[in-house]
Amino acid sequence: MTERILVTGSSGQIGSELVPKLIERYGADNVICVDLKEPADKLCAFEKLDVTDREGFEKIVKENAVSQIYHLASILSATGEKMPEKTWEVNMGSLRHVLDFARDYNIRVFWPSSIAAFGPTTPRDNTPQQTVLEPSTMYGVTKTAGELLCNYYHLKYGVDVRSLRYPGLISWKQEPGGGTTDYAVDIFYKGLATGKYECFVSEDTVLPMMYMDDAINGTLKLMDADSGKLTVWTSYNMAAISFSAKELEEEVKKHIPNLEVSYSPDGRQKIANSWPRSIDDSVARADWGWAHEYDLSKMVKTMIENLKKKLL
Ligand code: NAD
Ligand code: AKB
Repeated sequence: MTERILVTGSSGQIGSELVPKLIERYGADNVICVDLKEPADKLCAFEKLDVTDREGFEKIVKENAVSQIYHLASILSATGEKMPEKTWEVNMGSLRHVLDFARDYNIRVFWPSSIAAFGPTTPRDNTPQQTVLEPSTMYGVTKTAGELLCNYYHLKYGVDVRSLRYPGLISWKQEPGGGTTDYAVDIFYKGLATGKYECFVSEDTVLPMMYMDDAINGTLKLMDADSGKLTVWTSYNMAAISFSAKELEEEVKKHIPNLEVSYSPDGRQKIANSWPRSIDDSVARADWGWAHEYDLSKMVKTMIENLKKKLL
């Protein structure tokens, strides 16, 4: 059967890197993109859609005989705290639509959760797969509730919905869209453009992070996995590297020696403090062979090389 792939939130940080990989696998004619925002590069069919518009969304799913949905459209943590009601409406409302379509039209779904599903009462080091989930942001609430809803649709209706708790993702093609981990990308843009960076979390802030190529490879590997091997239908812990903002500064300075970094924590510090420092992803590694490639130095070198070409 020819797979027909729908990507929501396709113009965002992850979508802009996932879409070319899906096109490589399935062909441009079999990938359909939807977002509120036009894509930077139009590589396949694109339709403007608000994913809270159930009727418009269902029409696209039916007309295109979609067999897989990568549901990336979302409002992220920092923006979410500025508009919590809208964040619930977009993140939960659209997930509910996607899960209903998956049940009614037999569609396989990928939906990303996040380290934001954890909260201040979660063990912060080597956070286990199964642990306390009491997030303190609306974004986190939608991730925890979303995980439970995915699991429910799997148990009740047999929906094949797969999910990963992504850490902060670092990439150069598209700037991140309003998250707390954005400082780990901003430092490269501002550092190369101005030689200075004012970081919005303190230098000792440690969060789990991952280079985008690892995240995309992991996502596709999970979607390819034999469903009989999967033991988690909420969302899999997924980890690569954890470092402090200061350690990132020092690594970036190996490439931009005159870089000046100052630290001026804002409201996003509180969000960062409520998230784990490192993640135990042994279940993902055992169940479907997850493995990362990029450590801190390889990630920084790759970011600098690509951003120099893009910006300078
Ligand atoms: P992003 O903000 O870069 O992209 C999200 C896209 O969704 C944007 O292009 C936006 O226009 C679109 N969108 C927002 N509201 C919409 C609506 N109502 N209708 C249609 N489109 C809408 O985010 P991203 O980093 O690409 O994240 C994608 C997914 O991955 C999200 O679920 C996010 O929670 C998750 N995630 C991302 C990270 C990360 O570090 N990037 C980490 C953990 C989880
Ligand atoms: C954010 O900071 O909101 C995202 C995430 C970790 O979910 N990057």
